[in-house]
Amino acid sequence: MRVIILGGDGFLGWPTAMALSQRGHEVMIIDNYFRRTACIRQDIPPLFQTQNMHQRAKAWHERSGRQIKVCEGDICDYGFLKGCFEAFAPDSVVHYAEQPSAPYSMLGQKEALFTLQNNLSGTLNLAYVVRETNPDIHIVKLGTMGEYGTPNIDIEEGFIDIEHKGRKDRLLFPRQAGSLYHTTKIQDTDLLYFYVRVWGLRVTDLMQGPVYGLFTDEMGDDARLTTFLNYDEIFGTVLNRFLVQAVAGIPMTVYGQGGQKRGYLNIKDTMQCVTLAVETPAARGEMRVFNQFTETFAVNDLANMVRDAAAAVGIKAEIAHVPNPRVEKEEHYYNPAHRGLRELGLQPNLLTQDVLARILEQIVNYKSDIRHDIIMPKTTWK
Ligand code: USQ
Repeated sequence: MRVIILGGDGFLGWPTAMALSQRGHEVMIIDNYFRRTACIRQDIPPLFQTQNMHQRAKAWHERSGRQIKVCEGDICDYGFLKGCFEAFAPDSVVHYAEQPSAPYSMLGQKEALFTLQNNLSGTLNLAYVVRETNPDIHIVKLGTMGEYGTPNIDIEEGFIDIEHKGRKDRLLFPRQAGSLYHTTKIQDTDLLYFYVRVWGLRVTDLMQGPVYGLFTDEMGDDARLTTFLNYDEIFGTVLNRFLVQAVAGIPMTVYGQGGQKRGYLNIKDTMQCVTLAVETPAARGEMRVFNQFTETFAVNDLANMVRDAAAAVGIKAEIAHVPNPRVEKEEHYYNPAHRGLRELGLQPNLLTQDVLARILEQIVNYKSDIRHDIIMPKTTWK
């Protein structure tokens, strides 16, 4: 297949490009370097440097003999996006090109507006470009489990059958976001579902939980192919943050009581899920929704697991409960379904002491580069 990856320079975008290329797909990556620019502007660098898109594609070619086409630009620029689609003629597009951080979206009005405009304009442009260039193109959209929030009932995969006053219907599962960023993801889902109904687009919405890990099979031990490791409060996700904190000797920052449960997955499983979705497209006029995670944990569970894994490699890690900067439930029911991707063939890489130890070993190499001043949360929801 021919696949365009929007956000192909990102934490997930670049590893996805290699994973699909390795399987013989023709890949083009598009990115406007938002993540790199935001990290410079906010002064929150990743733990180690990564190569830019051109350098990465060159290194990948040297390693694999395969080509990844590179296009630098902003998908909010409709003319640019359309030009890429016309030139490459994809069968499928993976859409990661969004502002992905909940704290970033809560920094202030400017960042909230950017998140709203960037995420919704990009998704709208994508729907239009698919309709105008080839409505058969399968859109694989990265959604988030955070769209559902933490309701006091089981969470279904995308839709729920409801009986109300004697009548039945199948409707989108209720959404209640915990940040402006998560709210834009709800709006994305609504936008795409609208165009599925009206234009008969084919869409897969992947409702992903927080991702941890660094390594994918395609990287091997080639330092030129690594992805970002952010550990700051804005772009760092919780488990990667805890691992860096453990190495730095900083008590792990559990927000509030730490009973917040989420569905987590290894970055390797993101690769599997996206590949499965691309290779088994949704039908025309189908809005297919998968909940993309492999295990649920409370924040306290993660902190305890990191403490134990660190102890096993001779690092004494401590746990702190810091005031929660977010507005979220700290104790709650959480039972989301996640059958669809397993049925397509997902073989989960679960969170083990070995997995944690391997990431810790990598982080130890950069211990002296860890910036202690970017760890504590400063961005509050209120
Ligand atoms: N948390 C801590 N301590 C920390 C950092 C986070 O206790 O130092 C807690 C948060 O309060 C939250 C949980 O850990 O309850 C997860 O936080 P996170 O920062 O790892 O994840 P989140 O902000 O929800 O966002 C991340 C990605 C986002 C994706 C989302 C999936 O940045 O792109 O959509 O995970 S989900 O969480 O299912 O919505």
